[in-house]
Amino acid sequence: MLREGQATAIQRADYQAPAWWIDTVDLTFDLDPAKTRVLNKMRIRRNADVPAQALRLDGDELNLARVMVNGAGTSFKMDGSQLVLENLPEGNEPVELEIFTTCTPDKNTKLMGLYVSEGTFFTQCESEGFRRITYFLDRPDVMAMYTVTLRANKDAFPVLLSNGNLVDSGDLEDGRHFAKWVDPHKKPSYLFALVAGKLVAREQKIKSRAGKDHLLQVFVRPGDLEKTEHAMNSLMHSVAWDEARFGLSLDLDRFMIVATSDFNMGAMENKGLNIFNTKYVLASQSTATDVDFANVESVVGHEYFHNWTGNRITCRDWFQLSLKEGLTVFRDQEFSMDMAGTPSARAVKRIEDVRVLRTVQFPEDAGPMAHPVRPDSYIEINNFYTVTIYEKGAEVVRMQHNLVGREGFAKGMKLYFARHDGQAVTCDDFVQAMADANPASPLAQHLEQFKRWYSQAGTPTVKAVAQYDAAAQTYTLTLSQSCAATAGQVEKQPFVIPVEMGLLGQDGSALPLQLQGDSASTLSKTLVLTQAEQTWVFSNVAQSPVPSLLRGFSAPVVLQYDFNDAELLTQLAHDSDSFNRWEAGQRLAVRYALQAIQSDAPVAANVLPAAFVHALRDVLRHPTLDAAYKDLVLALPSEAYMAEQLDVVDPQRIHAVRESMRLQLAQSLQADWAWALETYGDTGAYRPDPVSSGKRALAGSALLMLCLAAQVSGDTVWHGKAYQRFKDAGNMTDRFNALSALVHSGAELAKPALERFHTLFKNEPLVIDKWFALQAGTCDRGGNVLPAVKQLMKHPDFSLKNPNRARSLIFSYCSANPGAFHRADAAGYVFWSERVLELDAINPQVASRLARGMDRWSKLAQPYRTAAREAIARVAAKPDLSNDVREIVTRALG
Ligand code: 0A1
Ligand code: ZN
Repeated sequence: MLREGQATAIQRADYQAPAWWIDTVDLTFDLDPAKTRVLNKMRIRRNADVPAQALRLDGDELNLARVMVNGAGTSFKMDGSQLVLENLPEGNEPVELEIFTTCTPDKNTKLMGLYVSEGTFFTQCESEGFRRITYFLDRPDVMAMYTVTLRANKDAFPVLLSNGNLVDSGDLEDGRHFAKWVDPHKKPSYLFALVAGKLVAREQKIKSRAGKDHLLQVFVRPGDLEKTEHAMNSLMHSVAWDEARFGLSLDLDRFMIVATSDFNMGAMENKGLNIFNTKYVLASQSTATDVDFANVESVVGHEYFHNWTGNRITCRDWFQLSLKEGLTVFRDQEFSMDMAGTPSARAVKRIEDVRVLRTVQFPEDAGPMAHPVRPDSYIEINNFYTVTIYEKGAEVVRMQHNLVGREGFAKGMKLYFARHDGQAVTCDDFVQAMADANPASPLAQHLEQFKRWYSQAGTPTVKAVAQYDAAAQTYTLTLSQSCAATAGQVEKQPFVIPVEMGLLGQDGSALPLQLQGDSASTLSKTLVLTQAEQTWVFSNVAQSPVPSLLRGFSAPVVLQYDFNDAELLTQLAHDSDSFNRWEAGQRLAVRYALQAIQSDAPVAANVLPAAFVHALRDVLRHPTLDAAYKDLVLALPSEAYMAEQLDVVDPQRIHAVRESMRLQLAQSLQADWAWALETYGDTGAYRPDPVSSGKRALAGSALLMLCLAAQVSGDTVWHGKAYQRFKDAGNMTDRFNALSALVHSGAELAKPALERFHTLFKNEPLVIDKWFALQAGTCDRGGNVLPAVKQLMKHPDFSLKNPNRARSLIFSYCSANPGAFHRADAAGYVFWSERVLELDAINPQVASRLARGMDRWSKLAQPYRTAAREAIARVAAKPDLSNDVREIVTRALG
């Protein structure tokens, strides 16, 4: 099929209410991997609010066998992939429509619609996968009641699941059986799901605060059951948390999670039947790291929280995607923080979230795929499941939370549900409820202006200039804002930017803040910047202070202030705001890195001044700071983050400078790293809590630093110790950290360790993913990574068809290892273009994610820039590209 030229952009402004409603859907599936038959009986009626129109149903790769209207045959026509019924009865009476189709799940490599993974049927319908199952009004504002009957061979598919409650089941002829499910809630088609196969479940009965009984189930393949305890605990915590924090209870008798190893994304919130990538369900101490455990908790939370924010109230159209995603990410972030407990652990989570935002979303917002949190147009909606919609969307919700306060936010949520439960609504409806519930708040005061966060793309810059008047004891702070042009948006209007701030004395102590005209003082304050430039004057400031601005990263902006090194060192040693304390260290590291990157001299061995190294030592040796926090402060900014600070990017120069900085820290803090490993290196019986996870993380960093230093000195004692730790480890975190230290430092022992690791875990796909990713992500030594990756593609365990495996090898190399990928001979780019094309024929969604890896090509220095452009052009030249990949490469070439 020639797909070229079919791509037309969908515009938000073109939204029209549907001409028909679908009130009920009764689906009967005869499940067969080679040919599944689907009978779809719908009760539909005209939408009286819009002029009478034909019924146009969406379909995709379906075989149509029969259409009946009110029990009789009918005429119909096809318009592209749509089924059009023009002669439906007039008037507003309900119409019974029956459609009989077949599809081929075992040929479905896109993993959208109904597909087979390891002999089990799964569905993925968001955003437009339901039309690959049957003809339908496949749009989120059409909400229907579903009844689903599944029929299949009982031996091959003993477990038959769909949304809602099981109302009937039993045996049929010829070794077949059936199950009938009724979902008590109406829902859009993207939340439909079915699962059929050989699965087993961990079960848990719970009683809600309201006293209702519920059954929680986590379904996995036999053999994986012992890896589901953490997911089940996370689910129970999620249920309790949503009741306690927002008064939102589980609205179903039964809530199911099912894991599959073939999944395009992380997980999916289908009503009552969440389907998960195994990566976010399965966790045991011997196969999963602390990070994996934390991810399981947050993704289980995320999908569960969608039950209210997404499912009970859904999106009117896909331009409103952030309505559910931004809000639900905000909720899962808060959940993880509340679960972490201590203020320090909360700060660690906040820093991790901001790191993702700044290293992935800020570049997106400055590149060819820049789009507002509520986009205005798209060609392929699957390309808009982005960090802007998710993470920036969550920051926009977080700003609302901060502008109305915690209690005010809870009130806003209550009003949002009171107004819109059961509806498909817009981002505007959400902010309106927040503002209306908090009429005296700065959000309500600046509501229309605040909404620009939804409509304007790009990361604003806030520039701060300050002046201290010793005689008058006043401190004058001027904040100005600007936002660079993005595709299709040249002029930007000022945003509403909450800037939380404090002032430190020269000794680092907190100074009281008293705005001129205020009678009382506080230690921290939120300034609300609404104009292009605004000035605040503080009185009774006894000494020239160090400003601590944008505390807790109170807005998703770039903050510019001309700090001197001494001021940043003061913050690094003393700031009571943990975020800014960490940020001061990052600012210093970036400052020194950029100086070295931009100089013409060969990369020096001492990029970092002694004072900074000493300050880092003080943090590392600090008597009371948590290990997890220390680990974040001691971690250098990533190459990607450094690249974002530059107009012209030489990836090899950045890599060389960062490696030099890392080696400097390894060597000059050698004794301290040894102390850290000694102090934090044994956490006893395994528990994935934040405190012991933090210790393992810091010990892992220490071991890596010791191995790096050892590689240079030629003394391989630490390599031996790392190998020993690798062999003896009682959990995957320590084991994998030790293996990584060997691999990243280029130790001779890396090879036998990798072999041993593979042998130990050859039957654990998620661990084998780590094994591939580690080798593809390791430090390049003389261009050896690309040949290794090509060799690994031939490994019997490798498959491009499995998204997790493709990501572990191909993405780890192309998108996460800049020092190895950006080669002067362009071989990395050639490899990238070949894999994008190869993947596109299998799974366009995964291919287009890989295609995004070249978004920032136009910033590259020569010869990379020309070579990268050529590689993208080679992909774009392919005539039958998917819409997914075509949209990405077209935008990239601009
Ligand atoms: N709504 C899911 C994300 C998701 C989106 C698309 C998918 O298939 C193409 C799958 C999952 C979430 O936010 O978790
Ligand atoms: Zn989501």
